[in-house]
Amino acid sequence: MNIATKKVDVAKEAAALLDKMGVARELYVSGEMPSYSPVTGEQIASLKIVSAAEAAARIERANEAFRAWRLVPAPKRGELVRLLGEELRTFKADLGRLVSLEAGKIPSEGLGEVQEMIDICDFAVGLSRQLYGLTIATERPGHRMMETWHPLGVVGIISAFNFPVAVWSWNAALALVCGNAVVWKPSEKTPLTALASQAILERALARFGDAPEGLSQVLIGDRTVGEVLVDHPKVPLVSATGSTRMGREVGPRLAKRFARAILELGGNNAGIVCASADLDMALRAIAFGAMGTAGQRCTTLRRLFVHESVYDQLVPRLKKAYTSVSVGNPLESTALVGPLVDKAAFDNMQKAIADAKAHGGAVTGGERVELGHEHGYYVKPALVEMPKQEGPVLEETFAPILYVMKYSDFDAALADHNAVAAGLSSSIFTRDMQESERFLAADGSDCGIANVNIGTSGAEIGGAFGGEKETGGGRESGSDAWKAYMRRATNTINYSKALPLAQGVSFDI
Ligand code: UN1
Repeated sequence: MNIATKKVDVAKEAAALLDKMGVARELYVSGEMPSYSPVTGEQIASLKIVSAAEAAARIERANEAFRAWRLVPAPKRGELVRLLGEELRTFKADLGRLVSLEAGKIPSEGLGEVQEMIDICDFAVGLSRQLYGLTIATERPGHRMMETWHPLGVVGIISAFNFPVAVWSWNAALALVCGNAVVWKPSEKTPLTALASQAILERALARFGDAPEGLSQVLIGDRTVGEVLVDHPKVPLVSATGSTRMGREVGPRLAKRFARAILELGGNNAGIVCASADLDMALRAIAFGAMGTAGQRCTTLRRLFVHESVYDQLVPRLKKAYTSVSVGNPLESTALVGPLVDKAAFDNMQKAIADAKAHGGAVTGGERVELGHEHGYYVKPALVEMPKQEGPVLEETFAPILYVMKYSDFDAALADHNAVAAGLSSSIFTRDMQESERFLAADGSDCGIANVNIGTSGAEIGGAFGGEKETGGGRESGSDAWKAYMRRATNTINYSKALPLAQGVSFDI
């Protein structure tokens, strides 16, 4: 079902939104780097890129800003992030729409992404009055031991096209209240939403008044500027979201100079539908998790293990949902599935489907949906029934393909669930407490996110977000993820008149 209603001039509308949010035209009208909208495939802007030398200079400026910002009391730093949250509320509709234009998300997901930004700002404001360390029992009389959390430095942020603004905000909101400066290298596929987010932050900075100049910077460019950020000695932490391949390059480079990394890389997320599952609930969760955002979330559901006793009830209903789901232009219709980001994504999807067929997979969907845009890549989400977990099932293909497998033994399904390289998100559908607790136990799901009766995607900002194994091990967003953005000092204070040494050592001179 393709529901076309009105025609949208994508480039014109993007320019109008950027004007409204305060992005200078010279940044995107006649530069060297083309940017395209996945909605129609047409070019919508030409961005001015930053040279390697300019990138390094901006990092130096950010470092100067950090040196002043770290001395501003944390609750006052929180005030800046509170203002950012206010500005995001004001521009929610505009930025959400720009996300749809530039990343191809359906309207509710574009708006949802901005809501995620607002939520993390609220979270960070509260955090700005906490950032607490411990007071720890010391073995020495007349002593006190405590820990203090200090600002860290310039935080580098590398983000991906699929969450072009929320991921920046998870990092930036925390980094700023923690007393850091931020330098952001957005995806080359989504530079406009980055410029818009920076313009919105600049509004907050103007209202705040006396924040140091250069506290937040955006580096528009290709991997050259990303490399400057990763290798710069004045960037003690880089938070990078993207493919495992990218992480394999970034991780060792950071390790080489002992910088910290928060890596949020690939996922090959799975769900287990047990015999006792509420199938109506599972169906909805699976549909959103696997087809939502056209399968282009890190947390997208990619593998499904269904108990043999419910397989024939659930899978035909799922197939029906796959056949009837609306695919269409997210700017002009109420379709639930928008475009893939580009031709490469489409080609990768077709390759994975062909490979799955070669491994005995039975495919529903997966074909291109023609909407009259030669360079816009719309597809029917694909459901692939697989005889077993092998071939493309073991890889993350960043497209809406759900591999479905039948299981009879819970332990074997759990072992298969964990038998992939990535470890981001996971879920189980069951009303059996023994199964759900087992899934969450030490020998259960090996992922950073493990859910019960809820899909793999759509995590709230309040929890720590990230995963294990080839997902990279980093944690962003809620819980105590803020600690990665600060340096910890252990302080021992002697208020006695003696100098007892630890471990009873005597050293009398
Ligand atoms: C991502 O896909 O990179 O859990 C982030 C979710 C979102 C974040 C996804 N809150 O789907």
